[in-house]
Amino acid sequence: MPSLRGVNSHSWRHLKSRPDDPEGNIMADLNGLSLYHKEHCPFCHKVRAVMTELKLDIPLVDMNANAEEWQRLQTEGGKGMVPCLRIDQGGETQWMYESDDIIEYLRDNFA
Ligand SMILES: N[C@@H](CCC(=O)N[C@@H](CS)C(=O)NCC(=O)O)C(=O)O
Repeated sequence: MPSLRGVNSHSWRHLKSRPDDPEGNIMADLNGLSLYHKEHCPFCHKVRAVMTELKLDIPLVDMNANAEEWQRLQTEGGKGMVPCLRIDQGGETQWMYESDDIIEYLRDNFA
């Protein structure tokens, strides 16, 4: 186990040890990720199941409950389709569609 000294519980929630680093010295950062989804969409369910399996605390944005973000998904992401993983990194935003691609990304980075 890596030392937790200096890491508060809030910031720790967003870090995952990487598969190539069993000692947990390098941590992958969940910050900047959010999943645009709909509760009853089977493709979204598939992605959420993998998030549960990997214990990933990624915020969910419900497209049936948030008109402003639904509009953003279409204009900035390019498609009104869910699931879509929003990745905010280095001042840029990437919109990843396709449940299989999202699952591959999560497994590659956080399994
Ligand atoms: N191939 C996509 C299919 C996703 C999909 O069809 N999602 C439906 C909701 S269950 C949707 O958003 N449909 C709207 C559309 O395709 O414009 C995936 O695996 O993520």
